[in-house]
Order: sequence, then C-alpha cells, then structure tokens
Amino acid sequence: MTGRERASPDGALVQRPPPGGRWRVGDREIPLGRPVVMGILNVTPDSFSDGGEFDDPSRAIEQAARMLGEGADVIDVGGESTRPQGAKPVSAAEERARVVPVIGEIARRFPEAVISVDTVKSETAAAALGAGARIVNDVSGFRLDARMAALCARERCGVVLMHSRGEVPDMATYRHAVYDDVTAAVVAELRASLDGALASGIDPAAIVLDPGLGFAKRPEHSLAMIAALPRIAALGRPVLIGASRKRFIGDLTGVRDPSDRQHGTVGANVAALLLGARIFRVHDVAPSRQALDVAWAVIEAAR
Ligand code: HH2
Repeated sequence: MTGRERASPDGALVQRPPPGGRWRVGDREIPLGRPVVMGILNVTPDSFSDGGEFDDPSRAIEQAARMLGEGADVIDVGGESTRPQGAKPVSAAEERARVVPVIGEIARRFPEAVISVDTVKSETAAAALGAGARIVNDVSGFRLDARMAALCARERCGVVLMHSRGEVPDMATYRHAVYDDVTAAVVAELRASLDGALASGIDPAAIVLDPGLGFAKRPEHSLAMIAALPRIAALGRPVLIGASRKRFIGDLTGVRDPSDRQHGTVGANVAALLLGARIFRVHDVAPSRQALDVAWAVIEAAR
C-alpha cells in the first residue's frame, strides 16, 4: 500500500490525493482537497446528448451561469463533437467562431470562473487562451496536432491529456477498441502522452490525465477503466473522469435517452472518486456536486 492509500475498517482501499495537491492552470491554482467539478458547455449543433441546446451564445452564457451557480469549478467549452455516430470534423475557423465569443463573454461576466477549451486544434486553443481560457482539454492527448504541446508549454495553461485512438470522426466509435489488455494499453498510451508533454516543457503541476471513457472503448472497457483508476493515478498526476451520460451507462441501465442518465452518472462518479479520480466532467452539475461533496465528507470522516 502506498502513502496515498488507506484501508477503511473493512479493508477496502480509498485513494487519497497527496496533501495540498493543486492543479496549476495559468495564473491560478485549483485546490484538489475536494472533488473538482467541470461543467460541460457544448456550443455545437451535434453533440451526442446536448447538441443544439447551447449553440446560441446567449443560451450558452445562461448555461455557464447556471453551472457556476450549481458549484462548477471549471466550465469546459467545446465547439466540435466527437459523437459516436457521424461526428463531423469542423475547421479551426468554424470551431473558433463557436467557442471564442462564448469564452470571452464568460470571462468578462464571471472573472473568477476557470474556463477550459475542449479542442484538439492548436489554432483554436491559442484563440481560446487569448479570450480567457486557462485550460486546454485535448481529447487526443496531443496526438493530433504537433503544435499543441509547444503552445501549452509557452502559455503555461492547465492541460487535460485524454486517452483516445483514431481521429475526431471515429475516436468515440469501437473501430480502434481492440485490446489484449485494455488497462495495460491505456496506461502505456497515457504514459506516452504524459512523457511527450513533459519533454515539451509543460510543468507537471499543470497536467491532468483522463482514461477517456467511451473513446475507443466498448462499455466493458469503460468499466475496466474506472476499476483501473488506481493504476492510472499511479502515473503521478490527478485524474479526470468523463462518465457523464455516456453509452456504458445506457448499456448498464437500459436508459436510452442520454439526458436521463444523470443518476447513473452520479453512481459512476462516486465510484470513480473512491478509486482515485479527483476531477469530474459533467453535463448536470448539481447532482454530481452534491453527491461528490457528501461522498468526500464520508471519506474524510473515515480517515
Ligand atoms: N468526453 C467528451 C468530450 N470531451 N473530454 C475529456 N477530458 N474527457 C471526456 O470523457 C470527454 C471529453 C464527449 O462528451 P460530450 O462533450 O458530451 O459529447 P460530444 O463530443 O458529442 O460533444
């Protein structure tokens, strides 16, 4: 057992972050002494569960305000869907036109808010950082744009390196979901992303890792990733989990409409918290905020 783990009275392991852990995001630090909630704001016409809901800028700002009011620590703004069926790649210009005005307006109205941009394109990331974003959430883990790592090093922004395989249109399909040992493969591929980022000069304190639930992963692979969180956390960086409304939850529960999967999302998040995740990317902020805060209080009381 490492110093970060502790056996509860019945012998189960609870993963604990290093004391005083912080995520450095530009000129700010996000304390990891309690679960961090990242609210999803997809300004896209075609995202798998909220496509078309917030592609109008004024509705996007309203949704950001609602999520901040519900306790989101970070707002993650995305302008390109990776939906499993028919994700349409968008040009950097189109993506920028979607995300930059919304990021600029959130930054202006809510100067305390930490904003992240969900993009695989360095041009979009640069414009978003210029408009007030402090985190780049790259679902390709720096695989798809050779300039992304240098940009993030120069800008000293926070970075989410997510595991995936393939390109935007097929990364959330099962096309590349071929593994002998999914945990060993994802840990090795995440380690390669992390090593690349560090070699580019990115501060380790700025980096968060994400196993990429549903990305080149069948439902059983996504479950295996949650179960493997202690091994992913052992790479030495805080772990983000994106379970929200995903297919594996529909598969487990039979709930077809993604927007009805918030209870399953909460269950996945609490299990992930117990296994070492610290940052939770969600569409429905209030239920996860409440559940994670209570679960965290119980973990603290059990120490
Ligand atoms: N999942 C999605 C998008 N971005 N980023 C991280 N770090 N982790 C994730 O699991 C993740 C992510 C897909 O979900 P969503 O944004 O709701 O859908 P879409 O890609 O259709 O916009």
